[in-house]
Amino acid sequence: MDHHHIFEVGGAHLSRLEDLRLIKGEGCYAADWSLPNQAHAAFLRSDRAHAKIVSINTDAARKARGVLGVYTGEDAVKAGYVKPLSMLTFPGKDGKKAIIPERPVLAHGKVRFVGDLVALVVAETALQAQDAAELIEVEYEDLTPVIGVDAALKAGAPQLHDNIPGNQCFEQEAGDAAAVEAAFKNAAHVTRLKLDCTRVVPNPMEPRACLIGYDAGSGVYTVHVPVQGINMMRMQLAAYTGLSDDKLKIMARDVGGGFGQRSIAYPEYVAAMIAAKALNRPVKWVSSRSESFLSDSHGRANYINAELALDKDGTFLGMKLDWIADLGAYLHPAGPVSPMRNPVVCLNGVYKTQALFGRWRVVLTNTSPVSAYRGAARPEIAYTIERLVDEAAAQMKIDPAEIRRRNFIPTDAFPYKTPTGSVYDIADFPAVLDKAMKMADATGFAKRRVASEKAGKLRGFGFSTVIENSGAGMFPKDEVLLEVAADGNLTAYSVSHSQGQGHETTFAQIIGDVLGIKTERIKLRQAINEKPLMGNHTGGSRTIVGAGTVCHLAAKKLIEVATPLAAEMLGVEPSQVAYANGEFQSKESTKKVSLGDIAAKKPLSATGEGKFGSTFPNGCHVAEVEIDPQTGVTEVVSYVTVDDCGTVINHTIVEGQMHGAVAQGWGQIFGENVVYDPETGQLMTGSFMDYAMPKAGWIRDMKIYDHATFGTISPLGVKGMGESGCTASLAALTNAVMNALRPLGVQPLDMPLTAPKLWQAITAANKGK
Ligand code: MCN
Repeated sequence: MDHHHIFEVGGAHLSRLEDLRLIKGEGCYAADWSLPNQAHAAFLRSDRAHAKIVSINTDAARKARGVLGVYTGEDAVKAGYVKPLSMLTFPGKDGKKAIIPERPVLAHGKVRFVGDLVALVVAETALQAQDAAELIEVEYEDLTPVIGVDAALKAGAPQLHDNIPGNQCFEQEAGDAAAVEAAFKNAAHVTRLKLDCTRVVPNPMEPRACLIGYDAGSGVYTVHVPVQGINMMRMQLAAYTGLSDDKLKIMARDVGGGFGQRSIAYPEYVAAMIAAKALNRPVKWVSSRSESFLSDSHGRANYINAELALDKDGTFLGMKLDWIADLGAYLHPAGPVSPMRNPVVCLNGVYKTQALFGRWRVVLTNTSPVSAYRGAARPEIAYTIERLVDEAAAQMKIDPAEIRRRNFIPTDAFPYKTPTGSVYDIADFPAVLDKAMKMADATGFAKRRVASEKAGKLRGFGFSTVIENSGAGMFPKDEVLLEVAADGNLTAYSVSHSQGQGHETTFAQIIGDVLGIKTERIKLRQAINEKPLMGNHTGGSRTIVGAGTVCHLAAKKLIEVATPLAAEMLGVEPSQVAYANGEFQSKESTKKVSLGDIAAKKPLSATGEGKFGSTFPNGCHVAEVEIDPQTGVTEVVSYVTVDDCGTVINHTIVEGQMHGAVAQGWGQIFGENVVYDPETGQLMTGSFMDYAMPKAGWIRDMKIYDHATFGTISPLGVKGMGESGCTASLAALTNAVMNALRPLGVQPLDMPLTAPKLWQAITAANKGK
């Protein structure tokens, strides 16, 4: 990675402190927890997409060997566990609020997607529970399933929920409709695209699991689940159950991937709470991968009609969107908030376009509920804008880098207030683009294209210039507690929770940098109920800006708190004491007092706190592809990233984050795609055999650079970046493919750009000649 312009904190390429423990198999994931006398759960799931439940006969299951209890929708309704938390509370068009569908934690009256929960069986062993679940007889009355947003919105479409007419539960508008109308009237050129940001399955490595303990004396539940932060999980469980926070103890240590999917309090967890209380025994459930495909939240599923108006020189005059989000059968707590909020925040992208308008609708279908997935609609809006810009450039025969330069927000315009009210604090888009073009050797492309042509291949060069908002978080502040032990070692406690982002390392670097203490002596502990702290969960690329900055503040505060104590021990005034590398010293003597010495005498700790707004990481990703016209197979021969995430705390981690996120974008563009059968609503892509995850061999030789501006939101100058690779890669890869195919006359294609799709397009184009 290029270190130019970088403000170093800690070790630039420090290896991750957590990795040795994790690769030695010493991690503790949700399924690794056990409680004495635990029983095991299995769920009976709906095998159809849309049906009335006429009757459920659980007699045989109850009598089966080892079975302790069987629970159905009746139990869920009796417990009152029917209303999940919804964060879609803001008003939409004409001040109308969203209609939030009820979701009993076990389906009651109706099933609404394949995988919907019908019954919970608890037995002495997991296999006994599974066997017994198969003995449950359900009589259904089938209803026509609603698959896809067009089917959902069609007049007379079957209705999923009685109280949600037309299957649309929310509509909003943003921007200035009149300004956009005027812009389109004056346009010399309009580019129109229909864009499907397809539905994907996030697929973290760790399958979902829960272990619920219940203490009848205190009424406290211990909930062991994979989390992105315990406060968020507790808040949702409290809302679903009506229990107070002190009755919910959320336990988690290592989390094997989250991607947004692990921030949700799923109905399985709440149903297991019913059983744990009824049986007065801990109840454990570990999901199979097949269940994950069916029932863990899906991602993206946004369908957009987009139009860009330009003047004759390629200046963007206005953009108009019609955006439909398919949220599945029910609403996850934050699910609809992502597509309603994030696209509006960065509606102008990196451009100075003034006239912007969009209409957004939240639609329900008989499919698995959708929620945030790495980027949470930031990739979708970036994809929309960058596909429009690239197609417009091609249609108007303007160089795609040049059209962007003409429209960039100029570097001296920051802080920049966007037409939808965001404030981009600082960025340098032209410099990022220039560096990316240089690193990707844009000027040498023409030659490389000729060489590919000679070898019978189609070569394409494409890129995107994007910006996104890191999440500010809904909790009033972030707190980190720092405690010093008598041996001088430090423990930091946080609410944020790494699922693989390497916080144990970066937090230790930030704290170590202030205190002059080696990172190995600083341990991060997450999800510790005994240290109640305020703070946001890890998501929305907010952790470095929130909890990370607070680590810095906590370390500074620790010196402040310890200084008078050190002075007392040194027998001097606090003003006489200087701190360096874990020790205090008075100017007058050589005597030293360490943080550990102080902690040996009395407890020494400090809590850092702060509230931080969104940062605006941005970047340019450049993809170069070679497509074999005989097979339609695309090879990405080069992938270059230049990003501005402010101060880089740890280059190794930032590079790893970029790799992972780009791989996810890559997966979505070239293979990953959830397909439901439109007639039956069956999930056709329910396993790794038919759902194409990106594989290591696909992605070679990614070159990662940065061009940092010092962010103004955090005193560290950092901007979040955990999602940037998803945001930039979707459009960069598609633009590269279209750049290769456009000369043949191929019209705009959309994800997934599978080999058969490309082969057909190439073949049809060649036939037409
Ligand atoms: N970092 C840094 N310097 C910066 C910015 C970030 O060194 N200027 C480091 C941070 O200290 C942190 C990592 O990079 O170790 C990512 O930081 P940040 O951008 O703050 O993102 P979060 O830690 O909040 O992570 C959330 C983000 C999201 S939203 C998803 S989804 C996601 C992701 O990160 N899911 C992941 N990365 C993932 N990585 C793994 N392995 N697994 C997931 O589930």
